[in-house]
Amino acid sequence: MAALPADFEWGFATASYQIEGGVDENGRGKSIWDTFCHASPSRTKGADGDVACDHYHRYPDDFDLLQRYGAKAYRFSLSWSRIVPLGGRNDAVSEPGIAFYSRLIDALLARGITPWVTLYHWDLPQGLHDRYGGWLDVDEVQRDFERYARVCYERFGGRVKHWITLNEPWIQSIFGYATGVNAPGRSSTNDQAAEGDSATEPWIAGKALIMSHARAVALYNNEFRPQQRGKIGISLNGDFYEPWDAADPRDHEAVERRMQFHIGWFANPIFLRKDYPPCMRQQLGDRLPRFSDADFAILGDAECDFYGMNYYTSQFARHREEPPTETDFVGNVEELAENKEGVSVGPLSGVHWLRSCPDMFRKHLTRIYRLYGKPIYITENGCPCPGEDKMTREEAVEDPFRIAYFESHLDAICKAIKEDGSVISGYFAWSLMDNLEWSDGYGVRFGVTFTDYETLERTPKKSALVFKSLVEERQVSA
Ligand code: PSG
Repeated sequence: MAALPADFEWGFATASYQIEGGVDENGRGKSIWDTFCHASPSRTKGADGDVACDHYHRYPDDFDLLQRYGAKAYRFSLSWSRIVPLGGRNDAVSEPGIAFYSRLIDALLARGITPWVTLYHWDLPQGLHDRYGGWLDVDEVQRDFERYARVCYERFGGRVKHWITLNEPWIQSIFGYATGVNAPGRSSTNDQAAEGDSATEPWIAGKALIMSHARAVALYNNEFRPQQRGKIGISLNGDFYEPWDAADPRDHEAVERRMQFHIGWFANPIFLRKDYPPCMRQQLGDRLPRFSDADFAILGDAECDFYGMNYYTSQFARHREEPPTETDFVGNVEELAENKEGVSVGPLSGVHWLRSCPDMFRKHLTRIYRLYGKPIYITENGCPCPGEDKMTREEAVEDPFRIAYFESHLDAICKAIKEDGSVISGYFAWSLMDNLEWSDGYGVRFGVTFTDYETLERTPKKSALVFKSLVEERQVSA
């Protein structure tokens, strides 16, 4: 079904710490991910981002690949601590850091590729964590993020017309401050984590992220949009859920609760300028911070242009009888990949949490479009192939599972557009190349390009070479 608009934006995505390496180049400050990897290597399977894919030095070759794949756009993130090494609003801006990203942007534009820039993909300057606890100081960090955003708009906004403030604030808050599996690794429920209070900290970090986003968007709208005329949004992650027992109304409520705890947490204040979803307030009470009138005034100035959706998988949700504990962050719901008839949500990929569920993706797109009313850009979607972690390069480049995943998910987008009337304007496959998969290390390969971590040589997988035709086959003629 041809339904993608003629001007459908598409390409591939990455994030700074996952690919750049060059951690000590040109005065870059440390980020919480440098500290996390080096302080407890067992928590990242011994991996760190010191070299990663060495994109810091190899970006021209990587952009040649992008051009060869026919990409119209490329989504990448800036490392805050390359631009402001200590992070704060009174700290110095690093000119070599600015110059690096400036060259990178020019290299994309020279190849006819549109840059989509994420300001924050989890690599908070360590300086801010040390100074006041980073995302745990709502008032301080939002002001520091606003100044960092200002520097980026001033220095890059003449050339960059597509901004994403934050990547997946849910993962930053929950993995960083509840389960502690991501930097800064704070948790009271994880034995390997040094400290933290999982009952309160994720909710505080969440508010800090919401207000940082809002300040950055309000700043863009009030001071930069009139001249720069770009677009700005945020990338939210979240699985889609179906009721475990379709006949049980409590499972339908569990579905809604689960998605509100994941997406509504951020989307209610950001897209609806409302308080957190009522089910969160009910369960969390005063552990969930309040928005003041001054906060709502900033949120009111922070209208976005689009909803950035990071989508990978779907699940079943079942109501759980036992009351939620203080450290429950999923809304008193049991999550399952199979329902009681043994029906699974879809075939398993190369990582335990990701199954291919394109029909549920379509429902997800349409639910999000109806709830929040903004054009959707899929800012991440992709998978590792089953067994890919153990494959040779020659085996990995065949990637039939990945090609089928992309095809079926593009078809789901077409149905959501044509049959449901949803507005979906672009798609970024995760990821341009195999890279540091955070706490999973380098074993889990999401790339359309194979990375040999011994030689750092890149080899296109088949999915990279056919992706352009997958999109074009589904495009309506101009
Ligand atoms: C999303 C969901 C899970 C783990 C990680 C992500 N999960 O359900 O366990 S993060 C997201 C991220 C990017 C990652 C990519 C693949 O923005 O940096 O590499 O997905 O996990």
